[in-house]
Amino acid sequence: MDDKWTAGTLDVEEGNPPWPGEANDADDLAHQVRPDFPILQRVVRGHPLVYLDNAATSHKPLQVIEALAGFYRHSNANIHRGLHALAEEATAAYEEARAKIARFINAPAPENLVFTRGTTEAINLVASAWGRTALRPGDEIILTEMEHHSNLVPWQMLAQATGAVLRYLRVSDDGALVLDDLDRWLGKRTRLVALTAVSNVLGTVNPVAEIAARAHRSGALVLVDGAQAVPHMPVDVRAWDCDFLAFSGHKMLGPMGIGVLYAKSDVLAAMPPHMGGGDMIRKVTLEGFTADDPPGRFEAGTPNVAGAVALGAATDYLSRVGIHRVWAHTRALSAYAVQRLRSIEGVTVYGPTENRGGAVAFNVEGVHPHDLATYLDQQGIAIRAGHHCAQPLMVRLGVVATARASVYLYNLRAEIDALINGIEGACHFFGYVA
Ligand code: 7TS
Repeated sequence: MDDKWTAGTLDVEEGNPPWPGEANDADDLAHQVRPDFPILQRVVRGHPLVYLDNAATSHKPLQVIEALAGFYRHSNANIHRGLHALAEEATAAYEEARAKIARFINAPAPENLVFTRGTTEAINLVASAWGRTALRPGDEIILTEMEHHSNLVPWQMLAQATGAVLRYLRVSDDGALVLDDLDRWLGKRTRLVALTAVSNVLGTVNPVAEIAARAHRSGALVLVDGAQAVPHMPVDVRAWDCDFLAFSGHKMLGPMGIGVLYAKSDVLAAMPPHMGGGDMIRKVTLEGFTADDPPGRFEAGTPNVAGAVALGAATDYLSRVGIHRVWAHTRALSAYAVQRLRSIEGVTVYGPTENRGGAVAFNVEGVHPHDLATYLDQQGIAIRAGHHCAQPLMVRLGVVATARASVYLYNLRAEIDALINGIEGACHFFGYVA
């Protein structure tokens, strides 16, 4: 379906071409792709939109918008049940999207992917389907202090229900995980290590493969929250050797309401269904049911078919651009933002200086982050302020909230410069600088 769309002004090969050189090319990619994103033309409060809230959600290129609308215009039908042409087309498009996304993360097969509403639903699926059957009182789950609430609360609920115990890897002052804590906590009772690949606040890139290897040596499974990683960096589930990977379509150019749970085949096959209904069964009698094989077993009811198809178009787009280029751009631009922010007196930037994802959290002395965000909004600059759904991390940082700018492939250095000017203006406006 996506064949007739090309990626705007891009002239790049299929696949992920190696990215020659890094830092100086930050704006090239953005200039190439910006024409594909109609929303970036918007004028907000009299200023050109500067969108730096990509960790919350990304914008969508025309190719994705067209794929979404195109599904409803041309192929709309329910899947896996009809015997007519549209139903066959819709089913094929849905399954083709699953296959594309599987290739994007180097999953062994499309059947390793379950479509969900997003990261949150994917993690809750594992907590219910795997957790409620696999865990015994006293079993342990290792999390980290930097998790999004989506990768905390489901495990807290599971611990309440099963008597399992939660342990936490600490975060060091420079925003890295304290890996020595793995020696402290990994043991015979550890059943799962669940961590984010990239922090949505600190931008920290965690050493997933190393942690997974150590967890596996202790016999534990590994769940990776890929919400901030899959949109930006080349993710290879086989290289990471994770048992589960959860991510959201809307943060990677896709629509809202679609996401993915990847799991290893044997792990998925051993999990009972978490929801009952149409399309997840092989046979139903008045006495009971036989569940379908994965992934159908976990996709009860009519799924977000158009969303899945459009997410497939989003992975096509990222592949055509080259996910290595996106990653180089993210790192170069976030490093630039950190460097410029640190040059302003009274600004504290949290997290590492280099090799970081797209999120840059900071505070300005004397200016509440909400006031800063509101002030910047008056200039058309969109950032986020608050706890970023990571309240335990806020406690660790000793703050109640931070401001956060987060970049993606279409952001320009000039937009970081606009942010810096805006912050300097806010310092004057709120009286911090004479
Ligand atoms: N995990 C991480 C690391 C996230 O950053 C988010 C969303 C989620 C899970 C939840 O994703 P969802 O698509 O299921 O909602 N993070 C943010 C954020 O940082 N600002 O708004 C949403």
